[in-house]
Amino acid sequence: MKLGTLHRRNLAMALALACLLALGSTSLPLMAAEDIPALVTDTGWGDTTGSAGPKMHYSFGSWPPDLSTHGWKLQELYDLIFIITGLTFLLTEGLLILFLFQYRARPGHKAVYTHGNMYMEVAWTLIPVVVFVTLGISNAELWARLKDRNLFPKDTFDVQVTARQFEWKIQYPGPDGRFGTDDDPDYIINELYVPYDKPVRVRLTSEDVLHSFFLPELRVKQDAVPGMMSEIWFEATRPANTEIACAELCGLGHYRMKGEVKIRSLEEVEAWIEEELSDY
Ligand SMILES: [Cu+2]
Repeated sequence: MKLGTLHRRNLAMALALACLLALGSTSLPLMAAEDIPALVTDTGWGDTTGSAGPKMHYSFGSWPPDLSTHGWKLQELYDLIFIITGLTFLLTEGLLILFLFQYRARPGHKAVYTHGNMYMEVAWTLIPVVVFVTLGISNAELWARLKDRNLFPKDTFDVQVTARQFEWKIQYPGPDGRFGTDDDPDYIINELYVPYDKPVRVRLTSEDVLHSFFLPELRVKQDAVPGMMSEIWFEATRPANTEIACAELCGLGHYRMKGEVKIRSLEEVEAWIEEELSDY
């Protein structure tokens, strides 16, 4: 009997400790973003056009630099969701710790069977529903602007990206400006040139398995699905060197499925494509 009480107390203490650790860990990224000085990182790819992209500034615990025109809008939504889920986490874990101590086993106290409370159950079901639906409706326009092809900007810089184990095939349209015609130049591997201050439209597909086309600094992430042509767009705000990562575990070589992204002026990009493709 004595040993049983001791066991329960240890269990309660262990649970409380785990909750405290979990609570503490949620504040770590926030602290890290402010307290740790920014690191300056050069991507080290050098330059092939004569105008080097400026060095990118990355700091531990914070987001990669935002080079897109739409990123701030996503950031606002992310921050809002982070606050809502963070407060919910603090509330529920706080109650858990409180109840662990309030209803712990004590001599003279007898456990009471309770069937629950219907009003509370309805409340904690309906509140998340309202929150999710409100978030969905209030951001439907943003979603449509980024994902609905009918709402894509006109006059875009077009490129086709085909993922395969374990590389990115980049293809630009020929002089007729269309893909899949006889004048299409050959593809280039792992090197994507795009202009800034002009919307870039990416046709995306895969030759084998699921991959995910991820441009962290341009706030773009889209699955590349075999047999399907997805389309996305973004607009870069300034010249830079960044990278494409595959964000979907796609096989043994997934870790090395990386491409370079060079953001330059439209003239430089066009000159580069012409020069690059004359070698083929
Ligand atoms: Cu992949």
